[in-house]
Amino acid sequence: MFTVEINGRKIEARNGETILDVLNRAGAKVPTLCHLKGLFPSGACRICSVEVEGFNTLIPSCAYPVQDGMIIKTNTPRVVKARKTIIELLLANHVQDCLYCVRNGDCELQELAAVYGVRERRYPAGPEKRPVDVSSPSIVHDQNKCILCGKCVRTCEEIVGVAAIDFVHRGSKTVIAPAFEFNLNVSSCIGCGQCVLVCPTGALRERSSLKEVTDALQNPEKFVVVQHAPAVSVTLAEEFGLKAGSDADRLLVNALRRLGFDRVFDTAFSADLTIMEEASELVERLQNGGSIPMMTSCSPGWVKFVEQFYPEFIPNLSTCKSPQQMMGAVIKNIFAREQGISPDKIFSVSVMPCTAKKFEAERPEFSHNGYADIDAVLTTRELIRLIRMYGIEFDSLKPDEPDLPFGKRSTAGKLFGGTGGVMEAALRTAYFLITGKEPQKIVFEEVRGLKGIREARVKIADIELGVAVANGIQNAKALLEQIKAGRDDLHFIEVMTCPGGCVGGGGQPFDTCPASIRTRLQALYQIDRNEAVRASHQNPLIQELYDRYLERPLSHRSHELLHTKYTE
Ligand code: HC1
Repeated sequence: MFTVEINGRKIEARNGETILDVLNRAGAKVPTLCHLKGLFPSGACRICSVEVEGFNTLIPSCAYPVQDGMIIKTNTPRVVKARKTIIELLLANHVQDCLYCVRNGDCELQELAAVYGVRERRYPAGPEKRPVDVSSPSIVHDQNKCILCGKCVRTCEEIVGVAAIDFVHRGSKTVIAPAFEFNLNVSSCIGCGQCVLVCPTGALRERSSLKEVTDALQNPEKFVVVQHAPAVSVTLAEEFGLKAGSDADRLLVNALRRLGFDRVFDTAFSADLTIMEEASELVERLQNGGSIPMMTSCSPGWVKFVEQFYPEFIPNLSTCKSPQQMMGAVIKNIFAREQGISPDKIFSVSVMPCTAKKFEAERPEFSHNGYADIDAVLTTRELIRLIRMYGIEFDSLKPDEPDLPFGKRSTAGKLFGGTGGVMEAALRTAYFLITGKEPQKIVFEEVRGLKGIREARVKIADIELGVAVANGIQNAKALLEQIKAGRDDLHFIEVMTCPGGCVGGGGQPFDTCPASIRTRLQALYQIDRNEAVRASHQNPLIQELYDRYLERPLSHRSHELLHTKYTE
């Protein structure tokens, strides 16, 4: 420990800290555009620069180690002028369409320009406009709005582990792009949208489906059905001034009705259905042979990652469609028939915390009799915009019940929204399928939490299962490499693409703070503690669906509607 001086105040600091770490602890806020806590500091934007006595130049606080006795000043006229100039230069290189930008009012560059009093264009307009890449089903990439902070590059490489984009060219010609400056749709991008979450401007954003959805809602010919993912209801409270971490499930149902949806279903119901099929598939593979370890396949970024980088593991992926796609399939094929509605009149929308779900919905594997399971996917952010656009005061809504027959879930289905949740749900039901008895042990602490890889050995009758949960693709990669090197004690692996699982998905609000992810995860655990139906096979509506239509898990009809096949 040693002491430094910040704006005349003595503050303790430690070896290994950056100046920015100490400033943050001391409450001496400086702006940052390129900084990502925990990742390698790049010092790219220089907006966090401060004056340090004895140094001739300004020092980027995010990238400079603090030293004993430093005298640091964070807002001298020189510092403020430098920051303002940086903002003016960034704006000179930035397309001037703020009023029309999806990040208008929520853009870090715009906010800094306001804070530093940038009121006129000081430098002439920058380079020619570049084409916007709209090739990806998930993400729009607009280089005209890019400020080259590099947060997307570092996130894609260091957090996601894909490295689909990088800096290309040098000097004033530098851009961020996939290899060979190809479009995103032919790059290794897995569509997870973690880059969108960290982009300070609108350079990376989801491909919006708001127009398709609002058109369908206004079309009297269409019967518009919506499902909402497990992670969405434990996130909305943060946005609408309710207590963070409270479950806004029933308010969400009310809001979706007010938006005009004809039916409101819960993806956690079809998560229960996924568990019935997936746990049965696991038991089937264990007892009758099949690729082991079986790996979950409900996270579409992960599926694309395996297809691209580890195709030898494609047979290990569960053949179960994700809950989003299962719900889509039962809506268009069972609900439609029950209601006497032609599937082509149904417009099926899902609200997901995930941008890759847009890609999943467009995959050709996910249609039946020529009808796509899902017609449009909205991210949580898009839903929030829609709620505001329709003038719905979310925090004063009354709770509403979801629609039947696909609106009731077990808490196991809800747990899907966080890392480890699919595993926990599957173990509860696998126990029942193997032994015919209800499991005594419901909570598997070993697979909960946010640690990168969690493992457990679970004894069910005479089977000892080795299970592992990978929190994010980097950790999954480590497991795949262990298996390639000969590890053979694992039977079932859960992988969620995004850190924390869907609660940390790329379609969530622009808040990547680990505390928020933890709060949302805790909300899921709280729901699990509070309710009585805690296993997917206990959901009476799931039992009814099998009795009336699907017969049993892995039946011919189930295979037709609820399973798929991934190929190299
Ligand atoms: Fe997810 Fe899933 S949990 S993938 O994270 O299996 O997006 O929430 O809806 O499909 O249920 C996302 C969340 C979601 C699916 C389920």
